[in-house]
Amino acid sequence: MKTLLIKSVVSLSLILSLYALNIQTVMAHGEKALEPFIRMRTIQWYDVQWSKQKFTVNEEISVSGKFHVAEDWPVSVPKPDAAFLNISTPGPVLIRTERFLNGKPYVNSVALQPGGDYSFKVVLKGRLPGRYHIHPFFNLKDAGQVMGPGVWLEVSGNADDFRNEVKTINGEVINMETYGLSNGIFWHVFWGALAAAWLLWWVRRPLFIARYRMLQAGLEDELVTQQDKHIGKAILIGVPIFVLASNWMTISEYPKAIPLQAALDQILPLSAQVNAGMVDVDTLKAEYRIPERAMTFLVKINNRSDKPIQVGELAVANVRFLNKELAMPSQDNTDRMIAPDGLTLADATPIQPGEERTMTIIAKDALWESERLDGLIRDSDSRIGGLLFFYDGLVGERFISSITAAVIPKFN
Ligand SMILES: [Cu+2]
Repeated sequence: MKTLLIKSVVSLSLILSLYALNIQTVMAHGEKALEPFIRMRTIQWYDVQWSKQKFTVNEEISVSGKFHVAEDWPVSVPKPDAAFLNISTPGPVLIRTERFLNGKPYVNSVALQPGGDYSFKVVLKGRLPGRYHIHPFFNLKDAGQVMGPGVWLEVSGNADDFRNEVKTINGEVINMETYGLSNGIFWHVFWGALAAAWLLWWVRRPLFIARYRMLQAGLEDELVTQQDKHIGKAILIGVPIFVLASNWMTISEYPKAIPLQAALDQILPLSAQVNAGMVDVDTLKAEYRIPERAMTFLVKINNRSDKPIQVGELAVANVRFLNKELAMPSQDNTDRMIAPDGLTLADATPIQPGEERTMTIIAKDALWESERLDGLIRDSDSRIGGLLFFYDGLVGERFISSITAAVIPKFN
């Protein structure tokens, strides 16, 4: 009796600890799993904002923001010739109703240009109540997904109240939740049944070895009976007739239809990206001191704008290192990690218009390690990439430069 009790307590605690592990993995659903050089040097997100984080079923919300496509795109990652902006959700908890890139609505994939900046907006509608961690992300063809910053969204209300109706070009209002469902089920079942029947027709007879021996004995004519041939002919003729007839019926029932689009959308980067190229940053050296968890950059900054500027922020992947002397109101309301005092400048005086200054910038925080960005030094591609934000005082303009450098690790 006693051992049974101990056993059940042990197994219960094992189950509980497994649960605890599970919760951990669910909370972090692979955001840090991608190699740091991919997270830092492909799509560089900034100013990502959600219009609302608490809303009800049927309510529309939007996520908008900007991203820079890194000039120093990793050589091992295919170029973003076909990229699809998507929203990662745990199942169909939201529906997407509209999507814009640089203010233009688009439905297909798009070719992104390294070095370009883009603004995006995605409109979503609550479908299933619950609390979910949601990210905008890019599906890059042949490369995979690059996650943007995530947030917790809380959808309240009743799932049964969800309405998803659209008006077709023929003027008919249809319910997208059930439209065409029986037709879809019919075709899946029909092809599955036909394929299974054809397979069973042959499988029910002696198979490989018996047939092989008959073949060896020169009895190959007896392997396929007259009935087999009849059935084969019936399928050969019947299936195309059935498909063509169904196609003809569909066309006559829906004469006005738009085919599924397979083209690539062409959307150029924001040409008048605010202050693009006004501040040049050349990274001369980058060193990462492992015990201190500090990245030291030696940069040459050339201020070609007409404003005195200061370094305010360094954003790498999902971490933002801020200069606390220049704490700017955040234009990002996502769960991005913030090191509020993470940025130290060797020379904090404003860089004057026309001035060229070589200076040291240190980004120091345990987030390098906890966000697994320090894995960079063990990668075959140890180049870092990020966005450096300059400000003209607390209320002035903002200038953004994309920086990149090979990182040299210092182990002590
Ligand atoms: Cu997440």
